[in-house]
Amino acid sequence: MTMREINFDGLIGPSHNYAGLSLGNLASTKNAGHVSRPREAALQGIEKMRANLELGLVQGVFMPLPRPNGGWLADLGADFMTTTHALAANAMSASSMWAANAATVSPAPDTEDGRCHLTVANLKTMPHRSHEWPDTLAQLRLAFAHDAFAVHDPVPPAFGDEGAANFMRLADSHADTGLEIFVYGVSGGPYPARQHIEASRAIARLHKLDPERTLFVQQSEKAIAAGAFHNDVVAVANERTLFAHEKAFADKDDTLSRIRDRFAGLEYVEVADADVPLADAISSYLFNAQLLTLPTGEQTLVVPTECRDTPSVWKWLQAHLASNGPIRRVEVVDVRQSMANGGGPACLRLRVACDPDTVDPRFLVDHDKLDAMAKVVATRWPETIDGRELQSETLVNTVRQARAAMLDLLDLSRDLSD
Ligand code: SUG
Repeated sequence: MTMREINFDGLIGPSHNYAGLSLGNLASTKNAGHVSRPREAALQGIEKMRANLELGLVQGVFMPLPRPNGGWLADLGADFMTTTHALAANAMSASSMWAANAATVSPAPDTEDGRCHLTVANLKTMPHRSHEWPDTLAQLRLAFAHDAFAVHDPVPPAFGDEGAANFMRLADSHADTGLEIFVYGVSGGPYPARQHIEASRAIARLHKLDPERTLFVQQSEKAIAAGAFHNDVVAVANERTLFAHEKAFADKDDTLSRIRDRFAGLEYVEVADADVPLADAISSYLFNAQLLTLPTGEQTLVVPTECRDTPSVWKWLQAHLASNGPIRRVEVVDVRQSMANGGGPACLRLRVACDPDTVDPRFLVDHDKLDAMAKVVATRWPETIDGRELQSETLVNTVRQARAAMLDLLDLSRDLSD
């Protein structure tokens, strides 16, 4: 069996819009009411996947969910065309694009039964995200139907769970047994802490992890209050490397000493607040980068263009490259449409370390498939959506038909309905 890290990106859906639904996500609030560009957004996402392929990596994709979610509205006794704008916006959100929030993944080497475990996230804190999980679960059960995987229902909604965005794994290599680190929040000043420790503990039990190789670490309240609504806005890990902002964790010294006790090979790369203030780290999404091991063994950081446009961040990156530190290359990708809703390169992907032969091939992409997907996007995705005018028959039909055309292309229509 060949273990590889596969990044599954959420294809940016045809209903992508800016409705300002996420309190504590500063970009979402700032861009509320702006006109979105779903076609451009999805093409940016496809180019990001293409760039990963060009780096020699295995790339996967998840489909947009059915929008508007009429079933969810029906459960609320509402109908899309006649309900309030606020409820309609919650039903129309394309937020499943941020696949890092789809699930928490424990690769096979870490689990007692030697299977790769996935728990779909309940995302219960934000109404527009709380109805993603049933359709996300349907895709996970399809993509990971092989015996090599165990796919779990969400943890009960008493405890908020936002999936892999609050989870890190350290290991000598993706194929080795790792240390799984769950990051939870307690409070975030004026903003909600979205990951509850009890959800993280439940997942660790359900995934049959070894308690000796599992850690629960508290996210800094200051970081949440500054706009780091998920830990992956201030820290990212890959193999032996932990790349984090000085202010990412509630108690940095204790966190690092607990990690080192369990994972002696740690390579810790810290960015000091004096070099990159928390505000710059959050607006540029320096840590919401994909930290990837290339086939050559070198580590690359895939950052959004906003990092190049933020002087403190770009200076730090150049200095790190010159110092021959653990990150050897920096690649820049344009995902501005997603960034304007608080979703960077790392938000857009769910990492699964597994044998690619065990994944349903309809969820894996190559250049030809990406070309064909780009054609469907270019002809079917709306060019613009005015977030104030979501309740339009024409828009609803366009969004439904666009998704249906993509499912047809990927031979998924039979299995993923509306
Ligand atoms: O949950 N934005 C998402 C962004 C998720 C980013 N994910 C990670 N950090 N892994 C969120 O806040 C914007 C919705 C709106 O305003 O329309 C939104 O949901």
